[in-house]
Amino acid sequence: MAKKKVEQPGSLDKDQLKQNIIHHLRSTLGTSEEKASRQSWWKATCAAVNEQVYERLTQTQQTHLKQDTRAVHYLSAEFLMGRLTANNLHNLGLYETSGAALKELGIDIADLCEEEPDMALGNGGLGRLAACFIDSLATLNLPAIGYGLHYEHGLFRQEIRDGRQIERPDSWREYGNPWEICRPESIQEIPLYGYVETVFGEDGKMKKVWHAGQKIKGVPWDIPVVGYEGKTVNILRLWESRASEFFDWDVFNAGGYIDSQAEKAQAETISKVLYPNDESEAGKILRLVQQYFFCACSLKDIMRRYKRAHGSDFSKFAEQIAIQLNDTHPTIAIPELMRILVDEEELDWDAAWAICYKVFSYTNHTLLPEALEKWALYLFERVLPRHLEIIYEINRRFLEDLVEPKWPGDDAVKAKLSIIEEGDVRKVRMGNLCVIGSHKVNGVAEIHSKLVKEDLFPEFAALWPEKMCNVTNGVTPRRWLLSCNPELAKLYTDTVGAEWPLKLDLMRGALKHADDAAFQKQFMDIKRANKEKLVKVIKAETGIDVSAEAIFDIQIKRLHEYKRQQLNLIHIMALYRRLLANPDYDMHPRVFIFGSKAAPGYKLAKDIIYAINKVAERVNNDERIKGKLKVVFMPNYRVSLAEKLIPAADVSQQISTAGYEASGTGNMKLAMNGAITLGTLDGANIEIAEEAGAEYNAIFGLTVDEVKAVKAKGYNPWDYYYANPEIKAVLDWMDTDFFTPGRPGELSSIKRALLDGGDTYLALADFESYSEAQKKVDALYRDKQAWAKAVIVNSATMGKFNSDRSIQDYADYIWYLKPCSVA
Ligand code: 9GP
Repeated sequence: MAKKKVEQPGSLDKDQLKQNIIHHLRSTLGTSEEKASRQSWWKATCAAVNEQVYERLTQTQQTHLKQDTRAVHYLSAEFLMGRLTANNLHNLGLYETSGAALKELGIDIADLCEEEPDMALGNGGLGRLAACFIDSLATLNLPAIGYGLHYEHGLFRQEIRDGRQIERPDSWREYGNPWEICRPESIQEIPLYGYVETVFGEDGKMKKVWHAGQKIKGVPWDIPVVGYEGKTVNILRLWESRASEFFDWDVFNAGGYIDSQAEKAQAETISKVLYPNDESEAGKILRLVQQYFFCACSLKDIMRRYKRAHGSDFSKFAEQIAIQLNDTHPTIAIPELMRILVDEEELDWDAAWAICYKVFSYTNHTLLPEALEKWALYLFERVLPRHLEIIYEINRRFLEDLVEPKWPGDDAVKAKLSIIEEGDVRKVRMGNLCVIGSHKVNGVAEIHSKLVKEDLFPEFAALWPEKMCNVTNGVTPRRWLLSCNPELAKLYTDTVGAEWPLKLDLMRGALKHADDAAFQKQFMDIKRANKEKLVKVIKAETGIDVSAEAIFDIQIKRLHEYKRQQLNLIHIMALYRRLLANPDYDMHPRVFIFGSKAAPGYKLAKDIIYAINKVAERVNNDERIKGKLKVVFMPNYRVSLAEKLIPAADVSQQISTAGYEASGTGNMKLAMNGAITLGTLDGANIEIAEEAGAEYNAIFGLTVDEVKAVKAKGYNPWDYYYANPEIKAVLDWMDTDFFTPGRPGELSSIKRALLDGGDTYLALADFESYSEAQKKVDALYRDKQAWAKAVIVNSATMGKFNSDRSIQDYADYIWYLKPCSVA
């Protein structure tokens, strides 16, 4: 069958698309309409769509090249992309057309999209934020490249067996991924290990030469990133590690075939898995190597492109290149750029440093100390000997030129700000290096940025007050409303016009209908339909029957004590007790839904998952409570599951201890889709409540200052245990075998952490206020009009949390980046 050539995105009609799909089914997939599996149909559809994508990609790249545009390079160890098919179709304006074309071919587009495995190259918020950001960069026509690692296995697949989390490998590209393009022409070679030699050049100048002990090949895979309306298509370039043929046998002194095979396997390990367990020494080295590998590949790529336009004239480098460090993971890019400029390009130190400082900026995503990476110096020296020398020199100049004049003779402040931490095991502090080497440091919500400035880096802020800034996070409304909640999206389009996916503030136009009964009905009918859909998913995934009549109360995020799933759980147990004591206890039926993965080595987090599942088993099968309470733990929480849960949520649980959740982004997605936030005044919850009005949400708990005060006074969780009989009863319940028949004490670790462990995250201190807030939610839900108004107001006021706004802030205040329209 003849294939029709297509010229412009969105210009394809249904028949052309149908023909193109069939063409690819036959000539790309080598099958036929009669024999094709659903996966083949999916791949054929992707191939047909890619015709459009590639054309726009080429035009974008040619335009950027011709105009020699400044570009931002977003370095991130994680990009949690999820699925791309529906998103790309929406952004190209082809979703409806494809749906119609596929329907005529006997395929349901929603079923087809289910064929795609999630691209789970990230753990949670940070990685998903990076994915939203590259969507916005393309949508805003900003020249940009995302750089990261092409992990063979993304975040583990979670199975639940007898209530416990089991980790299984994730093989997202086992059967090929139609959205990625291998680019062997841009392979890079990366040195590691070895030693540094000091030599003197013919000019008499001293030079440092790094003789690598090993070389690794970096193979780039490009994922096109289609902006909304398909004008700009940028790329996400992910590096895969392979053994280099140019392996330096002399230096490494390996002994033959067997060794070289081991070497090959070792090289390929670098991009094998996302964040290997870093408890062992080997794991730690691997993680450092991963970080250096992707940063070094990316910088070589950036250099190659820069030199193509400007040769070895580096005077324009900082004008052309902005590099964003997403958390401390890519920090090593700072000394690597210094190494390239000083050792390879022979710039003098000051000139090189001036360039670096202008080029780099750093986003901090958490105050938790474990995320501010530190590397044991002896490991660092083994892997990157030249970089350690460069870090020493950066540090020496910083301490002498900036710290000493400001705090003369103050060794304590020097010790605190130094990149090198002294101690039994000396360490390299990547957080300090990031701040010293970047011209801007931003937090991700107002409160978080304030804490970064005042609590985390106060001396740095005193040195450089203008460096510390805030960019509140955002999420792309294309994925998180248009694509995941098409009915609500349509209601917005009918109410405020079709422009809202680009200008999310337009959603405020719906506010004037917030009291209108007909609009409320439309809004709530959509919510109801989404809940009905989720009822089926829950049944299929867990076997649990729930009713869409109930309040759907959702907590979806990584499992961590500071996020306080344990607080949610003890409240569920308290409700259950109340119902057992009084089956007529006055409450609207509620379904508590969790979705969460625990880090494989985080024992207590895994125990909390187990406890949720065990409580769920008991509660869900207890006829005495007449179905008023249900608990569901959805296995394998991931982006594509979030897209099903979020449109169906009534209540969004954002209950972290104030001061611990940097921002949160699930809170934005849930509010946008019509949920009430049940939350503490933490992270972006504060800004959500400001936008929507606290009266339309259920805000509870200690504030940041109160948390500090309680801790300063000396917090004793036992006080709450003895003072509140409900807390005592629930925690004591954990020691029994009520939820784990015949196996008493299986849930005791949670009680121990809350009492003997000191309840680091003040769950017991916030319990009463949380329980009251839950009662408020219950009462509000029963007032149908008031509830409808509250969720409409929440949804309509989320314009601020569009990632386009975040990216515009970065572009204006950090990257100084202008859009470039692609013809
Ligand atoms: O924990 C933060 C989360 O609050 C924030 O929304 C997200 C994106 O900025 O980053 C998370 N941080 C990390 O995943 C690790 O630093």
